[in-house]
Amino acid sequence: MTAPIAIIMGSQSDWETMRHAAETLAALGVACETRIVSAHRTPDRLYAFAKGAKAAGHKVIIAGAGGAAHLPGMTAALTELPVFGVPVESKALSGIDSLYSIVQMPAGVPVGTLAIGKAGAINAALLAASVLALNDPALSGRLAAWRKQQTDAISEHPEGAA
Ligand code: RP5
Repeated sequence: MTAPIAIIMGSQSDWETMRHAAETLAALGVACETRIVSAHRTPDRLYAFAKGAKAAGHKVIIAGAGGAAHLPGMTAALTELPVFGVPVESKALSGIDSLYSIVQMPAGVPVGTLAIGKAGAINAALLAASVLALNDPALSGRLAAWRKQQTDAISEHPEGAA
């Protein structure tokens, strides 16, 4: 069975960031498929994946890329599935280039753009899970439990304070 969520990334080097999305989904019991799809280096793979993603059974796509990060936008151009973009932190410009490449889409082709790096990867997974949870009460319950655990882990006073 096809996983409801596909996590794609432009390079092996993006995995260190995007693994946080995969790990967050695993913690929520949501299956995902991961693959390297580069807008620039494997354009035919991108076209085939994005064109076939909906028919394949995916519900949401998380796309991470860095630098001239065209992967999320091109994917969104080729599918009606929701696409969440994660700007990967680049060496030269600290991910500002990735963020600007992903966030400033022309009207009509949306990419839900997250924060740069690990926080964005985790939040992309949570958003994707929230979309699935609209039609999955059990997942909705797991998301609520995940939130509660997060809340319970925050102490009221800073450690080390007098
Ligand atoms: C982008 O170029 C990838 O998404 C990656 O973030 C960046 C650098 O790729 P590598 O040179 O590390 O393969 O396409």
